[in-house]
Amino acid sequence: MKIAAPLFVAGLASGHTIFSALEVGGVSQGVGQGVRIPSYNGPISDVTSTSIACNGNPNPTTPTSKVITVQAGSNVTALWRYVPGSSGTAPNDIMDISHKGPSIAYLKKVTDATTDTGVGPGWFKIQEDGMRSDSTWGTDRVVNGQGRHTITIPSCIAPGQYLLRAEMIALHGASQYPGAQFYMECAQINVVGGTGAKTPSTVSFPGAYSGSDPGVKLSIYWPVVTNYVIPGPSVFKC
Ligand SMILES: *[C@@H]1O[C@H](CO)[C@@H](O)[C@H](O)[C@H]1NC(C)=O
Ligand SMILES: [Cu+2]
Repeated sequence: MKIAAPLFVAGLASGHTIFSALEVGGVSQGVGQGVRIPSYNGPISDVTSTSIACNGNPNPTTPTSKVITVQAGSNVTALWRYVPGSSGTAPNDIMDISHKGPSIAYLKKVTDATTDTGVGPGWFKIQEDGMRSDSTWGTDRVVNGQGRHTITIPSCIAPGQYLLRAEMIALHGASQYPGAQFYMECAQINVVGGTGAKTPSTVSFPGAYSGSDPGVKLSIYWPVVTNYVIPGPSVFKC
């Protein structure tokens, strides 16, 4: 669904969400500061689109000159908001609770995080949170947790600039493809202190997901999902 409506027309778009700011060491680095925010909070639904990497089409992202310094081995928190800059205290400030699915994060090593589009190879998964045995989803934990999506930056990767792609997938309409809603933005980070002891194997965006993946095309209502398969590669571990 694509509605060219302003963000404040709440009834139309209140389901959606944007990774709006990155928190490092407990401090938000600022809305749109080092995170490329699109002009609209709607999802990407075509997994073959170049926008599946770092968003951008049809809703252009605003460039940011900031590159956020992050210590390898530390945690950062992607802050998700329905409207960038809102307080995020109420679940509806984050994303409609009808939106169920995984939270996921990827990194891609780049030469210049401010200019790299993110499209193409080089991505490796560093976090995923799908459905637990109590039938709660990664998105539930973000929505009920003030929009906080915690991501551990691996200690063993090489230092240097990376794009950090934080993602939430909403599966309420995923019984056909296209139908799953992919929400993602990219942060620009400079990883310091990484040992470089391991080199992750990587995938491409687009490419990592297929419209027929069991975690992309499925009914989450019936039959009851008991073993949700998160799309993309396995999580890179040091
Ligand atoms: C980082 O986050 C993980 C997962 O939430 C948690 O288990 C771990 O204790 C955190 N580490 C630090 C250093 O805060
Ligand atoms: Cu939505």
